[in-house]
Amino acid sequence: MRTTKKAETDNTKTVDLAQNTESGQGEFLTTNQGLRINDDQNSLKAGERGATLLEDFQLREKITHFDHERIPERIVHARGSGAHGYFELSESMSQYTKAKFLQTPGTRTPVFARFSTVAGSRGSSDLARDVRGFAVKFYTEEGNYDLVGNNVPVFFIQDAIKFPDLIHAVKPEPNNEMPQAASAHDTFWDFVSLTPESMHTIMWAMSDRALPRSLRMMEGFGVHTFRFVNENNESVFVKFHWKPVLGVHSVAWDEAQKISGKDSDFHRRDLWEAIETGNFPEWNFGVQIVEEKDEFKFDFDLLDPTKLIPEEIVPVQIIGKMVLNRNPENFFAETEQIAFHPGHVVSGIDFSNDPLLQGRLFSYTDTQLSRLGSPNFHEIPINRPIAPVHNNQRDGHMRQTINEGQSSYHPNTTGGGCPFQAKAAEGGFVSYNEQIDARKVRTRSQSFFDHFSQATLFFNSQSEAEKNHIVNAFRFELGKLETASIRERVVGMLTKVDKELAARVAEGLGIQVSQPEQDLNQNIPADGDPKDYQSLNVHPELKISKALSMAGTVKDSIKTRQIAILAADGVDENSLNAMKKALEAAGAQTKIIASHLGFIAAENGNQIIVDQSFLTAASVLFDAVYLPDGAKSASLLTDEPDAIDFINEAFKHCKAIAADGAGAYLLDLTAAGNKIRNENKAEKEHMAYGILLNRNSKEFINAIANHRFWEREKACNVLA
Ligand code: HDD
Repeated sequence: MRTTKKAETDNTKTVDLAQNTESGQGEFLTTNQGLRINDDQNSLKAGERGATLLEDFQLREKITHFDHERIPERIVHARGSGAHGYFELSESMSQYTKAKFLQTPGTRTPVFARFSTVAGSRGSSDLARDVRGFAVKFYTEEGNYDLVGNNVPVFFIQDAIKFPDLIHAVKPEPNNEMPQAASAHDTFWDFVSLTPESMHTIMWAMSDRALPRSLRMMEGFGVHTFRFVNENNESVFVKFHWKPVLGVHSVAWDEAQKISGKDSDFHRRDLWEAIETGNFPEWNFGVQIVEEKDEFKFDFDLLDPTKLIPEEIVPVQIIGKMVLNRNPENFFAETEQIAFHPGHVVSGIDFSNDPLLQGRLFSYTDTQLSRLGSPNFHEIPINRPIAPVHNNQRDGHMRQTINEGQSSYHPNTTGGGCPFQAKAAEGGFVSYNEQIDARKVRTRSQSFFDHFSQATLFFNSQSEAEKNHIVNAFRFELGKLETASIRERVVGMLTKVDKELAARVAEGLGIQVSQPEQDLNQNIPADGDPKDYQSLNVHPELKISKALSMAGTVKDSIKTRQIAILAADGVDENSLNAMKKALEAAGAQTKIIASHLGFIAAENGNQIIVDQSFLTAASVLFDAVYLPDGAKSASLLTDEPDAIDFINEAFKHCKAIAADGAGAYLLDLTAAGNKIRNENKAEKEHMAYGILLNRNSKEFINAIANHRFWEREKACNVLA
């Protein structure tokens, strides 16, 4: 292979060097110049009580560095968590793409994945109602490929020129910087009410998808239609999907708000701990392929990012899986400094003309320049490709590479012609030669004008409980608004999605449903575009798409689920231990929670170690509750208001609750007991609602695997 060794970035060498200077493990404390430090406790002073001397370079260096430790947070997706892992191909895609990492089944490609919320600041809560970012950097042998997607398959706007408006509207309002990490405020809904194209994504954002139980339990989507290009320069359209092996699961809105207070790092901790305990998160990777000849066969435009391709129309083909198996060593160096870009592609993957994607291609490098401070951000270890880098780019702030030699231009003879251009057959990237012959226009295609039919498809595809949650989410969000006309405009828009949805939301807000046509056109500024692209009436054949509901998701495992065991002195050790062992054997994690830390004395006198007290534990941080036998324990806990609250909350949030023997007395004092046990319902019915009395561990495990018993909301009149 033709190469110039001199111009090569030696990744390994630089990493080693970085470790030598930065790790400091087992070494003496030094200054940044490598000088050993003798005293890091006291600054240099003129006398014991004297003024600090300007001469103290050690103090100056330490404080100066500290003063500059913060970098601008991401303008969006500021709060995130990431991990290392790998992608393993199971089905060759060689028919469609020449991308090397998608050729041979069994090929493993290192990845780093970062998950994020969109609107909140770096220090905001994980459980905000929000779309989640799902970005994966594949370190392929041909260079880095970034798939920068979200956990919902569609986007709020159709053209990148609207992105700053969308984000200004959703971020805290500029006059008072409120509210943080929340869309429930006037500016966001004002924008939405004037932007009908946002309605499909709004339906997703108001659904439980916006409240994941875990980052490990959410789907990911590339959102845009991309292109695969094969060796013969033939292209197909492709949409990318990540499907979590543990299924797609969410928490309830009341729960999400409480988790934000009890543990704002809930998702970050969950991801970290799962990896630390060897429960590596896994996603299957899938593609939907559309032949070029079929580009116009759908009742929506493939280039419109507010539309998905229903899986019933084009099935998702699973072609590999991603496993995250290593936590970062250093949050800042890796998770914070990683720089994604939808324009980081490899040969065989190309762009479609989706106007949102096209605009993104500009934004990402631009933002890294101000966020990471230099055009050399690709040299930060987490951003370096494993493929060697040779080019004539030089210098700039914080340049790491020491390029040797006289030549920094092309063509040249001084460097022996190096580095050479690669032909397509040598892996050189060649853009797909799509024919474009067009006039310059500032307009939007008519084929993008259907704003509501997929919003309706989404709503119709939800289970009854999911629909109820959507209604309540709208009632909550719109209920927080201060401007009545915005509220009314949104409800008017909802009538276009589903009349019953609009009526129910209106009822909760105490307003009348107004005429949609009027609503959509009134109060729209004269220069506002939306009225010019009012909706096209499309009547898709597909009325329901099962893949859009979480109700039918995978429910076959309790791996990594958190189970609370409430106990006090006098607990029956056998009853406690037998269930604990069975749950742990099935992969769950159990915590014994009592009124104090330390030990409790079992009925037989044995000491049992307590994991958490009622002060530090919270019902919302667990997936299920077990109340073991033991008359004294149950009686002591009935006098413990926190224990009763714990069970009541688990009941309200529709979680599985099991009681053994005397544990049932405790249950009797709670809403769960009152609603179910005391109404003398048949035992079968208790089970159907996830309340288990004296049932075996297998039955409890099945109930936990069910995730939630949303039926309880209606049957027992509780609102999760
Ligand atoms: Fe974006 C970050 C996903 C539209 C401009 N975006 C960012 C991240 C994700 C997405 C997951 C965080 C990456 C990370 O973890 O570092 N963005 C999307 C998706 C979109 C989308 C799925 C639509 C389909 N984004 C979009 C548009 C623009 C941007 C239309 C601008 C024209 N996005 C950015 C950005 C960010 C970003 C300002 C902020 C931090 C960063 O890039 O690195 O450039």
